[in-house]
Amino acid sequence: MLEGIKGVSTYAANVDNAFLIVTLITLFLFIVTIGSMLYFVYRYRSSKNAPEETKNIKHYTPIEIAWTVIPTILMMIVFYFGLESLRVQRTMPNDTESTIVKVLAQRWSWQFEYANGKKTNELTIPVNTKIKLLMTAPKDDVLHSFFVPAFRAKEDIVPGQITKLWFNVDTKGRYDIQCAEYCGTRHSFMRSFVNAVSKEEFNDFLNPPKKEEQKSGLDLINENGCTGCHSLDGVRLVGPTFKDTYNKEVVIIENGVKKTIKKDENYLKNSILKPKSQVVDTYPNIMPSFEGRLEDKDLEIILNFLKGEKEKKEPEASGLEIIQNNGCTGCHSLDGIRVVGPTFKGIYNRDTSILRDGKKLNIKANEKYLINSIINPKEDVVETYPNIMPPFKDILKEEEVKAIIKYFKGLK
Ligand code: HEC
Ligand code: HEC
Ligand SMILES: [Cu+2]
Repeated sequence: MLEGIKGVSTYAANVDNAFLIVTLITLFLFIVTIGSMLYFVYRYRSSKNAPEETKNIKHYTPIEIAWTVIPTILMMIVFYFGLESLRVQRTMPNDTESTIVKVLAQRWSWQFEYANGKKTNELTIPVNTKIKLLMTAPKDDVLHSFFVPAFRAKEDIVPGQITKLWFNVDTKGRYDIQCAEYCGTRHSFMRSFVNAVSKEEFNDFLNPPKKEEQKSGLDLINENGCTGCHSLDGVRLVGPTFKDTYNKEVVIIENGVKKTIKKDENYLKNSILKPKSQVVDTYPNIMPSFEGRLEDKDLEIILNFLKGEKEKKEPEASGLEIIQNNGCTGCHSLDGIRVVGPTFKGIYNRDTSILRDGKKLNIKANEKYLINSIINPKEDVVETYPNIMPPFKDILKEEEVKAIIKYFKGLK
């Protein structure tokens, strides 16, 4: 809760000093004025002083000078510390010696883009590095303000212009970002975080180390020597071919007894782990057991391969990530709540009323409609909602829109 009380940027101390000095001067003036007022109220109270005893002083030069000169000096002190901390804050470091991050503020979300094009909705930065933010908002958006209390850093963001801010953070941590310029209904939700991490962690974040590639079924079959005895193309080698093997009928010899069975998953698994227990008729009983030689997950991949299943490839980024990184959740909820736009929960194939060319239509939110609602939202506007959704035509790639739709389908 008290996050942000302690300043963590290199210039936080300048700002805190300026603040402290203003506070001390204010306190001093408060004591001088209120103190003397209280003293006079007491000293010249009516019960002890007849009115005529009070002198009517018209002019007293020394005090006139004192209360002109002293406040002037105090103001100069405030000015000096204010200017000094402002100068540090507003002197931008060179591009070459700083890490540049582009910031896009839009109703009601933040997007951060790093030098290599990676985009996120929380800002991740290395510590002890000068960070320079180039900030903007879409032309048809409104004013926002980037504010990180713990850095003592705040700067307005103006649609269609680029404003700059820099800081150098010396302590790792997670710090609040809050939009500090009232920007409409969801202004108070326009928040995010800065994650200040070590330089190594930042590099890993920018270029995530590749996970060890999962071997494909074919690789595993080759590596384990299966193809020395089994063909993939239907030819009979030492053992039966793997081609279309799944769910076919086969005659086996089990405990000396011949039977016909279906090659289901259990049978295939058993044939690999305990090949001697069920031997395919007309074949020699020479297959080695792979029990203990194959990891469970590799065995599963081989079984999937034998079953003819396509290997699942992870999509580049999930629909949910794309939605979060593009600020959709600033206006759309995932849990059924009406925010600025309709909730995404249950959106796929939902009945909805839209206005198209001013005419009301009742439609089903099918794939085509949803894609169009994302890339070209002005065409069909959902009834009772404002027509403020920005078009994502040039922002999202086709695969990204597809990933979003796929995510919608699962969001029942
Ligand atoms: C030394 C040769 C050899 C190697 C190596 C070998 N197999 Fe076999 N395999 C056979 C023979 C021979 C049979 C048929 C006799 C039997 O059922 O044991 C067979 C049967 C099978 C069957 C049942 C086939 C059917 O049509 O019913 C499966 C499944 C199988 N092998 C998978 C594998 C896998 C997977 C590997 C590698 C991890 C492998 N085999 C390695 C020789 C081999
Ligand atoms: C500034 C707020 C805002 C942002 C940001 C925003 N939307 Fe919208 N969206 C709306 C509003 C308001 C509507 C309803 C009016 C309309 O159809 O244009 C809407 C409508 C939609 C619809 C049609 C909904 C329905 O029930 O038929 C879809 C789909 C949609 N948005 C997806 C997205 C996606 C995906 C993103 C992010 C890439 C996004 N929106 C970003 C405000 C926003
Ligand atoms: Cu804002």
